Amino acid sequence: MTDKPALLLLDPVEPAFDAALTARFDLTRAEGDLEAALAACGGKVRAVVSRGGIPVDAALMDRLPKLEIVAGFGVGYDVIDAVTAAARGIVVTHTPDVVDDEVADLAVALLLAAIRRIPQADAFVRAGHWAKGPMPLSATLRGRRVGLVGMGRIGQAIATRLAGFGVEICYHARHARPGLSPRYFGTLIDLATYCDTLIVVVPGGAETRNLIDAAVLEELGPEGVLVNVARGSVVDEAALVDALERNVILAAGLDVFAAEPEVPAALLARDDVVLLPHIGTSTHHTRAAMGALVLANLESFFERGRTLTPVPESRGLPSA
Ligand code: 8YV
Repeated sequence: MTDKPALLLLDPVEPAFDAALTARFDLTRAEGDLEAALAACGGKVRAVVSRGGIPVDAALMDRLPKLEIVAGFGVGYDVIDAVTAAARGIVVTHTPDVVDDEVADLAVALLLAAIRRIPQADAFVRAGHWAKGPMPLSATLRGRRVGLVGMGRIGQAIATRLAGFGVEICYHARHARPGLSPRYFGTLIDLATYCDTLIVVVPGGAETRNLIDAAVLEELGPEGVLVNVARGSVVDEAALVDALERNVILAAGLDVFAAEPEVPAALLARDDVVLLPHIGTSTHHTRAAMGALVLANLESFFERGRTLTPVPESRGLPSA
């Protein structure tokens, strides 16, 4: 017997974080066999740690009658049904703040990589083409109007970085944020009409599904560049492929996809896209910080009955 709280770890995590959880909890890893894990521990689990691979929905919660807390390893929690959780008195936490700079860095890197064709240039050198002549010229960041789709913490961190690049920065969000200097657009289509570059940083989920559609891409125009570091579900991938194919826009830089780790074959075949394997937070530094915050939330919950970074849907619960 153990008096450590029973915890179900839904997805594999970095070894140091796994070890930290193992030391403090009666841990069961789903490890690709959720059914077996539920059979082993479903009746006693008080905490779930999720990093997005398995939906934490009503059906899963039904099978965890003692569940008290779902700790998300990530700032986005679109796979966790936080509304249902709150209705059942289950608190949900996530890892805001600690990911902002890392994801913002990657967004800017992806923007430059897509416009200046940096991966293509690297391939050009490695293939020995340079000796036969210079690489064809690329598009530029100069003179661009960059629209941020979403202006939360990560959006603001991107805007801060872009300020040094001399581009015009604009944004669309549900509400204008007082005190911010970038120009606000009340609708996405107006932002896309004014801008030639979009960076997507809105949360995933039903509200933002296929927000970037054919009409938005059409407005972006032939010099248009789309960068997505948010969730693949926000972009209509078929419409994006079609827009690239017909030169409706120029290029795209994508860190996220609708059905990860699957990437549409039509994108893999293209030379005008930069494709990354969802690495926005994938550094030793930030993953350690995320793990520490997940752990701090769990410890604070079990020791003091309070969480540190609950999601907005959980506000109102005594532990939030
Ligand atoms: C993933 C992320 O959660 O923070 C987010 O929302 O998308 C990432 O940090 C991370 O890859 C863990 O799987």
